[in-house]
Amino acid sequence: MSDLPRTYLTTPIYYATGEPHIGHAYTSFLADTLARYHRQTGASVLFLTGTDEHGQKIQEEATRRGVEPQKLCDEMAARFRQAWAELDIEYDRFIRTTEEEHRQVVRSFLRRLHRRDLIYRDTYQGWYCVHEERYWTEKDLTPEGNCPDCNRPVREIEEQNYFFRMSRYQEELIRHIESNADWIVPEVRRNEVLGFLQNPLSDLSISRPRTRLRWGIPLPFDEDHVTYVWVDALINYLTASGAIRPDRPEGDEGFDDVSGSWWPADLHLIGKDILTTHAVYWPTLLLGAGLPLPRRILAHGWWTVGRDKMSKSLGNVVDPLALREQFGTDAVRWYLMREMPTGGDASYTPERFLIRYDELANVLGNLASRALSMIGRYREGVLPQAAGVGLEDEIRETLASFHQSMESLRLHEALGAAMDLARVANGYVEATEPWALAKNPERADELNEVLSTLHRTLGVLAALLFPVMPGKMRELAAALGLEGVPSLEESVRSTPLAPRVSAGLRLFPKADKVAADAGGA
Ligand code: ME8
Repeated sequence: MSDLPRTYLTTPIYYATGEPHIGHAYTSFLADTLARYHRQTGASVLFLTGTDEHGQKIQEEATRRGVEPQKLCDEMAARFRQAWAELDIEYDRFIRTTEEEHRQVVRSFLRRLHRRDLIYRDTYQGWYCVHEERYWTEKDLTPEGNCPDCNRPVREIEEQNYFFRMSRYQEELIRHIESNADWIVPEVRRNEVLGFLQNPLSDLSISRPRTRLRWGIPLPFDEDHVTYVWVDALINYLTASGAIRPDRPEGDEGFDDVSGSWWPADLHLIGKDILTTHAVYWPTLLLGAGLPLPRRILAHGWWTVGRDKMSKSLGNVVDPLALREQFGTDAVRWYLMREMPTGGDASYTPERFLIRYDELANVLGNLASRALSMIGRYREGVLPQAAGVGLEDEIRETLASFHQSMESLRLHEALGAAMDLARVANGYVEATEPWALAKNPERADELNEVLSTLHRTLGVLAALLFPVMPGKMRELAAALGLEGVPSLEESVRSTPLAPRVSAGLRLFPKADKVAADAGGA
């Protein structure tokens, strides 16, 4: 692999049982925004997403609908792809766990653990929640005897399973977390995992007898059992990295040298519901296989409605596509990225959506339309030559804090910093009063400098906000007369010679106008 900077980002692979909703969209927007940001800085990026297609949950949903599991998965994978296309989520690879390549990687991985004597057979006795696809012990259950995560009834199970010696890696995992302060972001989630690891770690059941569950990947060393869906699902990150080559002879499948592949992942983006699987099961499985650990895990919070988690089963899911019809995809992306502090929860309310939308209309949209119409009115649409350095310090400071916030995964802050620059630029218009300068021919140079500064600032804003609002920032760059959205570096460095701008750009119509149009439609 080349020496160019590179970034491998992943989202969870979503269960192919339900429709994509705003929660899934949120994680995917985060990944897409980061992927676009890294591409913009010149890195080569692998942005992976996909669908989780095995396990009891899928089998039961398929039975309920009276279709074959594969047909259900084909349909749902297509639905997720379509949603991501409509929401401008530009992934590089969409993985499905029913793909042959993945099935073979899972089998290679388990063969490796088996060869290393890390798998044994025993009786499992405990409780299982199909919705979460999780085992629980008696003491984990709620006082009513339900799943502690989703409060649904659990099933008692006693059967022969294969187990992975997860307990063996407890100390090594604790040491890893303790010596890598930002391996799990945010800190509250890191502490949660360290707290969980204060209790003895049990071994992990990694299989189901086929007599009970048909829909899964057979174990390579016992075809009467299928792989536990979480083990199967986590390995997707490795499959897509290209590190493991199951077609090679045993011992040469790539476990001992991942240097030619994308592994290890730079960032696993997940919701806090699946922290234990990603920060305990996954790293211990990797340690068992002798593979490097992912570099970072970001566990974000919930989108809630009032106090309740937004979820399909609660029936309170807001359809992002519906908001999109009225306000456009980019406004939805902006709201979700700007509103939720990375790691915390955020409550969806129409009022908060409108507050964030007004920011787009009244601050950014207003700045763009004023600047472009003044260049139109006072300079016949051609940007005059001038240094355009009126907001030099502000631009430099914004860029520094933008980069810092993006690198520390505080996207809401990065976007806030960009919007603050637009606010400052609006203040600059008020302070310099270009309409007064325009009345006085002797002050033509001053006016040129103001118009050029505004043009330049808008170029920087287009670059900064492109990762979150790609469609609108393309429109803005075109209206500025630029050839495409500039990279961050280009936007700061230079203004093209005398670009012809288009006045009359309405990036974000006022919310009352949007509502009136929707009402009249
Ligand atoms: O757990 N707020 O899939 P899943 C924010 N297949 N994010 C939310 C959310 C909400 N209200 N609801 C869902 C699975 N999410 C497994 C993953 S990975 C190897 C296997 C997002 O379809 C969030 O990212 O239940 C959460 O972790 C994920 O959807 C769960 O998706």
